[in-house]
Amino acid sequence: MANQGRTPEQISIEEITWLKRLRQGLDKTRRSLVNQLRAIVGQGPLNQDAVLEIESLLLQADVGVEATDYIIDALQNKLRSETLPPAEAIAYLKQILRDMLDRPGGKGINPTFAPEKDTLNIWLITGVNGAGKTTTIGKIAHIAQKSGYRTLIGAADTFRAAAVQQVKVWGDRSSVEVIANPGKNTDPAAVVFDAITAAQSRNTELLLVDTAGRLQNKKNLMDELSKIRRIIDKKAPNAKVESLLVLDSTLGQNGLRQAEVFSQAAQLSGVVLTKLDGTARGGIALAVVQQLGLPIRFIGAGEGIEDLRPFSSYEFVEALLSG
Ligand SMILES: Nc1nc2c(ncn2[C@@H]2O[C@H](COP(=O)(O)OP(=O)(O)OP(=O)(O)O)[C@@H](O)[C@H]2O)c(=O)[nH]1
Ligand SMILES: [Mg+2]
Repeated sequence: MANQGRTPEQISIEEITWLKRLRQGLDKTRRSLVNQLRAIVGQGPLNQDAVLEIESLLLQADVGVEATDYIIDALQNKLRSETLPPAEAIAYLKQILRDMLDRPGGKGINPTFAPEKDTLNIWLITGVNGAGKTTTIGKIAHIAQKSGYRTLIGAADTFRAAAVQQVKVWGDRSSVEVIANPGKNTDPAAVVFDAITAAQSRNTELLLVDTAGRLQNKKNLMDELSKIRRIIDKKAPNAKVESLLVLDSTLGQNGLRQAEVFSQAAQLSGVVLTKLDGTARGGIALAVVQQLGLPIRFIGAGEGIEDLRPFSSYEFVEALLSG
């Protein structure tokens, strides 16, 4: 959804900058994976030692047990019947990873994740505190605005005093209006109600809803998210709703455990992986799709407004495995 209003030259410079940044971001993961993998898979049929080595490399990159088993099985099947030169073996491995990333839970996904034009799309952004929700909203708002979508932000994190101010700063940066309620102890569901009312009267195409990452306790947080979700479904029954979990990739497997709880409360439809810049845990993307059965929709690799992109399995796997 990012191509309107820019010249081809601007677009290609941005693409190159992004790919460079993504590669740099995954540098640590790649360095620990690629050379060793290259050496192992290039030796022909995988013996038990090689399998154990690959297993440990993948687990170190936080690929997770399930996804690792799947990858090892696929590699073994292939390499049992033929000996591949290293480059071809790596190419085959890339293919396995791309297929996994493109078919989370075997469901198949929409590869160009874009809001539908001339329709109200509501994206509910959830996740634990500090995961990068508000930053992600600012970045998505920027992409959406550049792409010509009529966009609004609903500031439904009313728990922290500074949260509304923070999301307003992002709204200013991306020239997107923020619907907020300045009163103290405002009910976040009421803010969502107001934001949907505003969106409906202005023919908004994308409403981004910021939520709290921490409340008095986990049950309160989940109750609040469930309530927000109910308000959305009731007040905007025809809207296209996406419920995105923002996951901090530096937390690795620990982050995944949070996901199940959110999944129940917010009926998740996808994941945004943040902080892929400078983590050795880039393999978490594979664990997300394999363990949660959810597609990755966006990835963030930096704190700046341009540092977020719709997820592309091709870009990701190239950045992860090209030497
Ligand atoms: N390096 C890096 N930092 C990021 C990225 N995304 C977010 N951050 C940083 O992570 C910190 C937390 O981001 P927020 O957007 O405030 O997180 P949040 O989920 O809204 O947090 P709460 O509102 O407290 O629940 C900020 O310092 C961001 O700049 C990313 O992709 N890379
Ligand atoms: Mg926030």
